[in-house]
Amino acid sequence: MKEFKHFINGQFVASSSSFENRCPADNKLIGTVYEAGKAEVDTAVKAANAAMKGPWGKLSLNARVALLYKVADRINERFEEFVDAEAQDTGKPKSLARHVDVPRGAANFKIFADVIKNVPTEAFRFEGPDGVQATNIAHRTPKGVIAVISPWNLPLLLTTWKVGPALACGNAVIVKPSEETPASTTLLAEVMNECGVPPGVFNVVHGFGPASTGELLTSHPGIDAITFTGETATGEAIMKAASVGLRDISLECGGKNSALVFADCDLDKAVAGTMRSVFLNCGQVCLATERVYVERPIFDEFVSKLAEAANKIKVGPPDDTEASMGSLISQEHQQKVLGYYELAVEEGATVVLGGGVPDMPDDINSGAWIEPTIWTGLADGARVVNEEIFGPCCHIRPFDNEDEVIALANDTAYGLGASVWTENSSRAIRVSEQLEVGMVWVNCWFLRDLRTPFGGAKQSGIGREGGVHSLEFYTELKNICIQL
Ligand code: NAD
Ligand code: 6OD
Repeated sequence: MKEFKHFINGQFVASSSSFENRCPADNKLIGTVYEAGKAEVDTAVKAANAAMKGPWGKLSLNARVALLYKVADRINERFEEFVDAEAQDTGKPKSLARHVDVPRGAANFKIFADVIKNVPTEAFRFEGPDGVQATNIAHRTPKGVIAVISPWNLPLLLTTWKVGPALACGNAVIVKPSEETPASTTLLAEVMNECGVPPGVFNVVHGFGPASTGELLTSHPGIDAITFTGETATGEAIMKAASVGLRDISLECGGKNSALVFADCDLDKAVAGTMRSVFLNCGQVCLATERVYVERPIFDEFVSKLAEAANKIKVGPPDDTEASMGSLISQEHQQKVLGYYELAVEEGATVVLGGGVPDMPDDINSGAWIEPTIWTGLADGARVVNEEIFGPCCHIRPFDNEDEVIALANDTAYGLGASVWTENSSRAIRVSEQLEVGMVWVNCWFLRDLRTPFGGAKQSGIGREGGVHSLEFYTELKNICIQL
């Protein structure tokens, strides 16, 4: 039985309260997770602040960059351990963890080490009307102690996406992983120690959100900024906590993302891409497509091709090498998604595929399994078309022209991502420019260049991270004006 302890000031420590960690693919107990209370959070915050004043705060940029490269290399050396940790905690296929989660976990350290080395700051030469002259030089300093609050869907990927740039910029971090997925962040703590990251620079406190570790951490006055990924409602709570003491926030929140499929698309590419965008990670990706709009002349063909492809998805446990879809994260989430499956029928949907729980072998039958599901025929105002479900499902609706589909895609409180499928590049740009989202993928989806801005419009978030945008958040930019 495993024990997931906090990692504070370079030491693994337990606390008085704990909870179970179960694998959602078979509901078997993985181990015990300790819940950090006020004392542990306080110690972690003190350790992180002390680290900022110690050798870490004085480490040269080159030394910091070398250390982050070492961390990335060590993740790759312990690659299969991270794969196992991620797959057990989430129920996702190991093949997925090998292709997406763990490689990105390592890349997030290297890329941001490179960014910090290569991004210049601005300088202005000033000449006043009275002949006074000055040179202005911008200078970046770390922001301080950053709280990183992570979700469960891509635990290592999304935690390191914040920790990588935060450390590259010279900050100290306290990570609060999701209560559902403590394993990969705990393993990352071991890696930090193995690589010689100084005590207090990287800390982990486990626990829940409201009235628990998450709230204690985000409301702690010793935290200088909070970076959060998760639900919009949680983002609102964190924003309130951050307002005390005017701490900076970066919020990456929910989505109800659309795919716009035009009749002039390459249909096979659009079907294959939509298969990924709807069903990858059992639909538990913030960028996942839940609303598909297809131009009427190809509507029937698109629906039948997507259903045919989705019908071939093999659902299975992490070790099943033929399975392309795992379980949902928990039985609680399974009930939520099933609730939407029932609601879709009540709201008048035609169920093209799925809509229930698959029959699984006895030994894993208590896992959080769910069928890939496709609906048509819902009204635009239906809750299923408007609320984030976070499961392997989508509604497909026909449209007749560009203006109509842009209005449909934008008719949502969210604004995270969209994908546009067309072989007409003028249309691709024209449509993309009008979509009220942070990211548009044309003839692809979730193709990530980590130098590009990532984040959401409307209720999908505040701020952008990625490349230089991460530096904007994780550093304080100071102007030094030198009169000549
Ligand atoms: P969640 O908001 O329930 O939890 C995320 C984290 O916040 C967890 O660690 C949780 O313990 C913590 N938390 C909850 N309440 C808190 C509080 N009051 N104070 C401090 N911490 C608190 O989200 P989830 O269910 O883990 O993840 C799924 C959601 O995340 C979906 O809505 C999805 O769209 C979103 N998400 C967004 C992105 C993005 O980049 N925009 C990426 C991944 C997931
Ligand atoms: O690729 C990324 O950097 C990123 N933040 C992905 C988010 C996926 C959401 O589930």
